[in-house]
Amino acid sequence: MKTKTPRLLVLLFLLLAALCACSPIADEPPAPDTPDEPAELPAAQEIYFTVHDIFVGSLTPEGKWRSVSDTSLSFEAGEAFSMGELFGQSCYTWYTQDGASHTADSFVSPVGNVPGGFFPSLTEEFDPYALEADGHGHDRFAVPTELPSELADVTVPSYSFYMIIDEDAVLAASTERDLCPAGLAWRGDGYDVPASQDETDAVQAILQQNGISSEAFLQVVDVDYDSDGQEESFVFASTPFGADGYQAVSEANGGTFLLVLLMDNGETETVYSKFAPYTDDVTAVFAPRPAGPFDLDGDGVYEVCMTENYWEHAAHFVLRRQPGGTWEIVLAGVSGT
Ligand SMILES: [Ca+2]
Ligand SMILES: [Ca+2]
Repeated sequence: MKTKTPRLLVLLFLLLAALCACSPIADEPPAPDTPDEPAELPAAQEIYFTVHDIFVGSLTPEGKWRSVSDTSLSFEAGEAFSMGELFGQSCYTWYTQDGASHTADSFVSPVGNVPGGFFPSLTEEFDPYALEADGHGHDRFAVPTELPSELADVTVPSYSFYMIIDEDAVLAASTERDLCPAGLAWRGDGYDVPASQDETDAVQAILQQNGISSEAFLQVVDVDYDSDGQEESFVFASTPFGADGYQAVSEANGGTFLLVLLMDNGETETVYSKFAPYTDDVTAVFAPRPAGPFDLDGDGVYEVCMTENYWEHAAHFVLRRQPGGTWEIVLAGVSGT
């Protein structure tokens, strides 16, 4: 012991000397005083979006829309995304149909052999990263969750990828920027305030041009969609459902329809339209489920987010106004297949 103690002291001294050499705090000049320089802005991030709990794609910092499915709604695969991208976001902001925003600290994604689940063979691999894992793969994950590379590199399936944040969520986005004015006013069927006669007449005029003689189920939302200080209205119109729960389609009324119109001070612009002439094929069913107007890219012009329901699956998509007044689908996902 006696011979070892000095060696230990020497080692300790050398270690302290080395530490001091690495930390020249005492000799460092004070930081330059630069109060006039603007704070450095955080780097622009890619933003990921869900519509009605289904992942639809992203917007890159360069302004490129990356859709998870084919934007022609043929549901062919679109761009490839990885689990690491979606699980690694620092936050998701989600919205209710009145436009109010909320912050999510987790989401549910069914990874196992459950409806909408993906890769049942990976259920056990995901379990250690889940909160409240139920053992069946219908798991809640914190945001962000850092996955190991073998899970982070797994490709998001384009046939359906659920990110369930809240049952009232109509849209979620991985950004803290507010994408929608709160307090949106909805009118029409199912709401306290009816659609206006002008809105009903505009829909009927388009239906007549397309050989359809039918009442319309109308839902309307009022919003200043182009941020010019004047409010406009988006009108969602579709074949009404009868008391039996089926859409009221007959040879007499000519077929099934779905319309989204932008009504701006007497002018009517078609945002989206779909018509199916009557046949005895009862599978031609499509009904809108509006999510609402959201400015996803922050350019001051609101995109339209919606779901189109079919018999047993649905398309979830984002329509964006193009120069010249046409509207195109820029992001699309699918559920229920
Ligand atoms: Ca306006
Ligand atoms: Ca926009």
